[in-house]
Amino acid sequence: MIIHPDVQDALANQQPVVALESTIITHGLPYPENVTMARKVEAIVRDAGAVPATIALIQGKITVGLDDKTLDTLAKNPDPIKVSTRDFGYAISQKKTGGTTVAGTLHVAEQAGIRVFATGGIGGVHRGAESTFDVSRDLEALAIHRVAVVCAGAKAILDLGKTLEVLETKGVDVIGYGTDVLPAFYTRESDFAVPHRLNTPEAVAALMQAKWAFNVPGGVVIVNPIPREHAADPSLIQRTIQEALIDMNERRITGKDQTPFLLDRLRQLTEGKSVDANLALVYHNARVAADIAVAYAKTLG
Ligand code: PSU
Ligand code: MN
Repeated sequence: MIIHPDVQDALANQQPVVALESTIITHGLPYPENVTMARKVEAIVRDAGAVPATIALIQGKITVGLDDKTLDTLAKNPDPIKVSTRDFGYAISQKKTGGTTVAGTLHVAEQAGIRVFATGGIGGVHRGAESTFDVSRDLEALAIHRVAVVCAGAKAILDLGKTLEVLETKGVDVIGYGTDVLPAFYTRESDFAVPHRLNTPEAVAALMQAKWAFNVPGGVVIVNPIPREHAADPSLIQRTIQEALIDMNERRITGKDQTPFLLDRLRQLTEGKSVDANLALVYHNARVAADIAVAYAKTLG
């Protein structure tokens, strides 16, 4: 594992650090929007007083905190792999370059000692999972790693109700950040209530502290609604998602290719509006994660 000196310093001094995933760079957005996004997210985290640690696999090396050149090379890579937990052995031994999913990043973050992580949306139970068994490893990873993940909920390309049920089974806290309902990524609301609501970074930090001090295993999901001015029209996005799902099934896209396909199809169908919304929510999550990391660092030592 190669840890950037800035990240190493911060961790050694119990200063706030925010882990960032990289599948959004390699499989979520095209170049150069992906690198612009990644740099802006890092700047937001820094401005809020935390150290960003983008996590990726670079020629087989787990890298925590990417320098500018490495980030650019990753973002341009024509054939990166999507690294979830099951891919580490292969990707490390074959010296591959790729983006880590939420599951992959959670594993690395915990190994490095990072407790707060920002992403766009987590994976979950796919629609039709009762016959395909397609449930993201993200949920399993949240069950075992002691990391708090800030996200904008799960995308409505997933089955949100089943996703919440699995999170409950796995003992993962789902905290509405200033909201009583589960946000659905592009929209601020879904039909599902969250189990608990907290409104401040300090309250979230206290929850993390309490959960882990009592040795409750696993992570915390903080769901942070997309800023109002960037939210999509709920019925329009629902129809668009339906259309994208039909295309996906017609083309028989399965497994790990489904999430990237659906994101790209939504981008086409919304003429780029889904990407603007995606960027806005990622920036917002980065800010909230940094605030939580700052508050959590104050509870240490
Ligand atoms: N959701 C998004 N954008 C993404 C992903 C999810 O809105 O880029 C990525 C994340 O890295 C997540 C992964 O961990 O997709 C989940 O993939 P799968 O469903 O194959 O587990
Ligand atoms: Mn899957």
